[in-house]
Amino acid sequence: MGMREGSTTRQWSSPHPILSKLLHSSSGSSGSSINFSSAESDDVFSEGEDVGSKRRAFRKSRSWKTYLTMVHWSLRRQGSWVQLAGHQGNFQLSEGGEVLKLYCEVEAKCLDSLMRDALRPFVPQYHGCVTRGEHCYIRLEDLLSGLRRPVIMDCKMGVRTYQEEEVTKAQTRVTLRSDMYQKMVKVDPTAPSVEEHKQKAVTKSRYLQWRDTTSSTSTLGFRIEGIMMEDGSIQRDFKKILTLAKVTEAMLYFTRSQLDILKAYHSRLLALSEALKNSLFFRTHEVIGSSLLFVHDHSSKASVWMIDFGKTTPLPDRLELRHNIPWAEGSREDGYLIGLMSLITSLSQAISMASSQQEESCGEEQSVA
Ligand code: I3P
Repeated sequence: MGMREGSTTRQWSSPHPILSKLLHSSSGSSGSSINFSSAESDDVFSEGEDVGSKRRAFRKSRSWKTYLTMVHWSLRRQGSWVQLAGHQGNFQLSEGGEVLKLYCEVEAKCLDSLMRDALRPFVPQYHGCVTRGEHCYIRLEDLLSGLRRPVIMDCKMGVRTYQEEEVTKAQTRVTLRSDMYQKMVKVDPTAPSVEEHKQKAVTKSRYLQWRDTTSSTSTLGFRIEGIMMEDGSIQRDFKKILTLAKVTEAMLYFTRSQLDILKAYHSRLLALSEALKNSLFFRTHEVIGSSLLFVHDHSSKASVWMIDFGKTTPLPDRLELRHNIPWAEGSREDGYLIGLMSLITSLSQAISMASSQQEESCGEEQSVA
C-alpha cells in the first residue's frame, strides 16, 4: 500500500465552485458514529474492567466525538483545528493538513481499492499510512478544510450495523458488555430482559440489533447518528426516529429549510447512486457501519461523502450483492441502497416542503406590502 500523492478534483453539489473537503471519523477498527454528546453518553464503563481495555474502549467509542469536540474547540477559538493535532484520540492532523486516523487494516484495504474505483470522488482522498510514535495512521484528506462554521450530519447506512460474523460469534462465544447494558438502560430501562437485568450486561450483538430495530436502520435502511450545527452545538437525539416523515423534519432542521442546500444534497445523492451502479467495489463488498457524511456551510457549499470502512469486507469469490433487498442470515445483503433511496425520498419531500414554505412567506410579504 503505497503513498498516494495524486489529488482529485473534488465535487461539490452546489452552485458554488469546488472548495472543500471533509474529514471523517470512526473508530480505528470500525464504525462511524457521530457520537454526539447528549443525554446518551458514551463513556460508561463497567467496574472491574481492566484499565487497558477501558482506554481502548474509550478511544474507540469516543473517536467521532473526539473529532467533533476538536472542531468545536477550534470554532470557539476562531482558529484552525490543526492546532489540535496533539489531542489524544483516533485522529491527528499532519503537517499538510491531512487527517491521520488510527490504522485499521480492513479500512486501509477498502480505501486503497476505493482510490481506483468509480466511488473515488465520493470518498476522502487516501494517501497511505504513516507511523507516529507507537501508532500507525491512515492519511486522509481533511474534508473540512476550507469550510467556515460547517454544519454536519452523519447517517449510518444499511439495514443492519453488525456483521454476520458478529452474530455467529455471539452464538458460540458469549462476551457480556456492561457498558452496552448501561447505554441501553439509559435510553429504555425496560429494554433489557430479566436475565440481562440480572447480569447487568448484554452481548454486543444484542445491543447492536436493539439499536437497529429501535431506530430507522431496520426499516428505512439508515439512521441519523447525529447533527452538528454551525454554532458547534451537537445533537444526537435522532436514534429513535422510525418514520420518513420524522427524517424529513430532521433534514429541514439540519438545513434550516434552505432550498439551495437541500437541492445540492439531493443532486449529490443522485450522483452517488449512479456511481454505485458503476462501482466494482460496491458490488463486491458487504458495506456495514459505513456512514454518509453531509456537510455544508453558510455559503451553500454542500456535499456528501462516504466514510468509515472499518466493517466493510470483500465478499467471497464471485459473490455480488444487490444492496437493495432486506437481509436474511447468510445472504450478507446490507440494504445500503434501501437507505440511499430513503434519503433521496426524504430530501425530495424536504425540498417540496421548503418550497411551499418559501412561497407562503413570499405571499405573506406581498400582502403586507
Ligand atoms: C456503538 C455503535 C458503534 C459500535 C460500538 C457501539 O453504539 O454501534 O457502531 O462500534 O461498539 O458501542 P452507540 O452508537 O449506540 O453508542 P462498531 O461499529 O465497531 O461495532 P464498540 O463499543 O464495541 O466499539
